[in-house]
Amino acid sequence: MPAVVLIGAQWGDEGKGKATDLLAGRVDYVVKFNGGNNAGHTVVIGDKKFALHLLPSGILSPGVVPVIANGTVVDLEVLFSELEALTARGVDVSRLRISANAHVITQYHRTIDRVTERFLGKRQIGTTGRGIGPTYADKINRVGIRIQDLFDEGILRQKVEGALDQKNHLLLKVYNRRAIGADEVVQDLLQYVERLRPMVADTALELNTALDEGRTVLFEGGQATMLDVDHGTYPFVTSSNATSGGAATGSGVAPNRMERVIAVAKAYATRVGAGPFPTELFDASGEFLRSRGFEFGTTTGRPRRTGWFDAPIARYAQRINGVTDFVLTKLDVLTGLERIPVCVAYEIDGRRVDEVPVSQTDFHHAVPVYEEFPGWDEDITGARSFEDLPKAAQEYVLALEEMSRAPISVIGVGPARDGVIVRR
Ligand code: 2SA
Ligand code: GDP
Ligand code: MG
Repeated sequence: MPAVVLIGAQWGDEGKGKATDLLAGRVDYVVKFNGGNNAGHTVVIGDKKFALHLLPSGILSPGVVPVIANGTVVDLEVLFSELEALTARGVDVSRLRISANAHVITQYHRTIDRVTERFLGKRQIGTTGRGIGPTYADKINRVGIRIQDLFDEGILRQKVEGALDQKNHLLLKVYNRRAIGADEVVQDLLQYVERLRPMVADTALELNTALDEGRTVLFEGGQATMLDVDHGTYPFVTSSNATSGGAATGSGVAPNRMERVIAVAKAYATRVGAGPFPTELFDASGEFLRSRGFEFGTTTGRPRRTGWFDAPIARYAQRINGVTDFVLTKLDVLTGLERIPVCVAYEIDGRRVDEVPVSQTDFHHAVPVYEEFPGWDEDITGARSFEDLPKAAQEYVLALEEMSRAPISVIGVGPARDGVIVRR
């Protein structure tokens, strides 16, 4: 498998970190192509638990080259503190490569993210407050700071001054905040230059050369399909392309080199932050999923919203990403439920709608049409083959597979590294 893309099929936190870790033994490179330290990937190895935010999960596998590609946004303070924390735990981080074209999150991006959210009041997105949106806005607006700018102090100063002209106006006049000085930003960024230098590369060239030489590359998506800036529940989305197309633009590896697209989906659904979520539960079942699935943000600790599996969303993810395989995670969390509802379609203004509607107004009004499946009581965390699962769990998986329109190749039955059933 030369180039493989792995993305989230729902609203994130599907267990992409664990799925990447599972594949990492078979790949040479793991590439982060979108987002920044808004991500939160938890990987459990033996009795050690790692929570990664900015670094690709592949950094935990010896021999894998982790790459932070051009489509990402990088907070340098977070980068070095994550690297130091991993080094202290015995992880070799020396192979990390960072694209010269990745954008840099600065102090003013973090400030603007937080004050904008406060200003929005009831309309807030519920961002992670890490400066992600404002940094991508500057990229598109052509006033961003890139990693390569740090190596030319004159250019860096010019760019920071240019960016701050607009920002300070906004901070002073609209948000009633103090202006930010170019000097403090430049000095702050320059302190990382010498440590950064050996990691910075033309990562697009390196990845294409590696593929030419027959090596394998795994692209690890941050966030997920329904949080994609184009295909998600806009404006309640993150500011990058979290779908498989983002792997190409976000890395400089062409789409025709990607051979498989693996989508990770939970056996139920969760969401953090604001925005529509048709199958959301506000009752004891929702609390059951939250506590049994330990559904709290890896980055911010926020309790996640919980709900039933939404099949139209799985089909939508299959279509938008060109999914060839699904990894279905957290099946074990459903153990003990008498019946398990699955959303098979929506009712919108009295009409049955089988697919995710293009109109956000419709999606906000969508009422799930449920089909119920019998639950099971047996502990499934020790299951290692499909046949080890109780009949009801097998039938649940087969039903989701049919509704999602791609094979469920791997099933997660526990947080541990070996808590999986590999079907093909
Ligand atoms: P942002 O900060 O601009 O990307 O926020 C915009 C929306 O994207 C959502 N978002 C996420 N949703 C799920 N998981 C994410 N990562 C962390 C995790 C989140 C955490 O793994 O748990 O710790 O809270 C993530 N990152 C961004 C966000 O909730 C907004 O709805
Ligand atoms: P990511 O953002 O997609 O990488 O996912 P997160 O790491 O934010 O959240 C997924 C959580 O589920 C993590 O705490 C994982 O350890 C855990 N997890 C992953 N797969 C399974 C599984 O099959 N069963 C259970 N119980 N937990 C899992
Ligand atoms: Mg996460």
